[in-house]
Amino acid sequence: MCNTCGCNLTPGNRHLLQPLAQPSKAAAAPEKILGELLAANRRQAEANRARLDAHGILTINLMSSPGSGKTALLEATIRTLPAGLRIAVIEGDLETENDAERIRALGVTAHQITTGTACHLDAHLVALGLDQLDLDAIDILFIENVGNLVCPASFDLGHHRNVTLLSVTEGDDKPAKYPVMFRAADLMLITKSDLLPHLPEFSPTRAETHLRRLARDAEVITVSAKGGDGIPLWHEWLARERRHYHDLRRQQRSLHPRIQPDGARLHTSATPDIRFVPVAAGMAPGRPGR
Ligand SMILES: Nc1nc2c(ncn2[C@@H]2O[C@H](COP(=O)(O)OP(=O)(O)O)[C@@H](O)[C@H]2O)c(=O)[nH]1
Ligand SMILES: [Mg+2]
Repeated sequence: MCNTCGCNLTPGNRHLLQPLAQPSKAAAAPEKILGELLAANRRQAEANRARLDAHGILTINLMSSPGSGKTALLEATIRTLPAGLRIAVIEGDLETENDAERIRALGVTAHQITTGTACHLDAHLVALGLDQLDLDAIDILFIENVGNLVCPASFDLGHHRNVTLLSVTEGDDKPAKYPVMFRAADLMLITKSDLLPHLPEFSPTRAETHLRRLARDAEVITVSAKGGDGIPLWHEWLARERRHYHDLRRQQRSLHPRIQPDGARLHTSATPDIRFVPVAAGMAPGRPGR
């Protein structure tokens, strides 16, 4: 998929293609070039993490499909921020400054990255974002990734934890359908819980069961950015992760998020692993055969 859509190329890593465009390398297979871009991303991510660690900034990558409530969660987080906790936000979207403006309206520093056509952030883009922030004045940095349930999970940004949002309007089977994303989750937030009374077909238990098959030890919290339910539990999770992070920092160690190699394979494979499920007569599509 992504080796044809070109989403590996972002304004942040385009310069890396120049050495590859030399005559000897120009004929390199696309998957080799994309593999080198991913390796360069990993190196930049480690540099970002070292920079964040030098300032003791716990960095959280928020991932989900578009519209599942990432920015609304950040707004609710800011409105209920414990006294003295300093946060900043890097926003990722294809176009517009809208989300950064929503965050700034609440008095928090936000830097907007627009990726143009790319469906995920990468470590080079985030490095440019870090240049714009006062790293001495941040305790937690949130990175709101581009809305997409596949690609963002494959790119280490130099962050420490992945939080994956699943809104109740999306259906409780999304973890099963998009394993690349949900396998990377350190925490799954079931969002928009205020809408649950209108969506009896969504079962938080079923969503968690699907998640458990992929990420056994990921925590699950149900929240509503609108109603405020679950937001205190979210703050408790953040405080716990921050304590854990600082314990590790005292031992000169850091936290690493789960990065999904299957996504990287999708980005580099010339023949993506596409499986067709035969539909037998009288059988519902997608149901396993007997
Ligand atoms: N009812 C309800 N709507 C929400 C909630 N969180 C977000 N929304 C709405 O969902 C839409 C998308 O939210 P947004 O935060 O922009 O999603 P993002 O694209 O993931 O950042 C907006 O219309 C929000 O008002 C929630 O907790 N409850
Ligand atoms: Mg948003």
